[in-house]
Amino acid sequence: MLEKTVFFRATAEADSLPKSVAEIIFSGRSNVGKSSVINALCSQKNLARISKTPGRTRSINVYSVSLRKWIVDLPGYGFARVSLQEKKLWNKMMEECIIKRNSNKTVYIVIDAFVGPTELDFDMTKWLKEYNISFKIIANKCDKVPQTISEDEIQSKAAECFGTDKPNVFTVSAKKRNGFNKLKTDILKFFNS
Ligand SMILES: Nc1nc2c(ncn2[C@@H]2O[C@H](COP(=O)(O)OP(=O)(O)OP(=O)(O)O)[C@@H](O)[C@H]2O)c(=O)[nH]1
Ligand SMILES: [Mg+2]
Repeated sequence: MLEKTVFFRATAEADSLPKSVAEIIFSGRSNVGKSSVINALCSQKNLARISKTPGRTRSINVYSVSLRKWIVDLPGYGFARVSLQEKKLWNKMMEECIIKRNSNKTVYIVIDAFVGPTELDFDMTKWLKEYNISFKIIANKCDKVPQTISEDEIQSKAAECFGTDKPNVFTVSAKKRNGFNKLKTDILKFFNS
């Protein structure tokens, strides 16, 4: 199902989007690999644009898995080299995309498994909790983590930090395309429920 995902729309105006029946939204710090995770998840190379330069994704990019079932790629947060005005625009875009649109959604917060969770991620999840929006964690770039640290440890630690259950934390490497079976199962369960 996910392999058939196609580009639907790019916009800065979330309220211009039609209504979905179900959507998963990828959010996270700039450069953690949100777009790469989407590509690996959909077993495609160039579905979402990837870049070595942080701040690549500037608009809300919507991909269609099937009719009105979406994967949404958001611009990353915490990118230092943006102006205050751009940060304000980002906040507005997030609020409109995540809070104001009354959709059936799950937010996947992508973090860098090597760097670990940051204050900005905690701010984001606190905000989601306030608005009762369900979220899960994807620890990407696991290929960068020393072999001495197990995926189980990464999951336990992240679950504790974010105040969620361990099954809500997924460990993947978009680069090596590892760990996607569990994540795919979780996403398909959501889309088919
Ligand atoms: N080592 C490693 N590098 C990765 C992995 N996933 C992504 N990258 C690299 O990380 C960089 C950023 O990837 P993107 O997918 O563009 O990240 P993003 O979070 O979408 O970035 P923004 O759109 O700027 O917020 C690229 O150089 C990727 O090749 C991974 O699993 N392991
Ligand atoms: Mg991106």
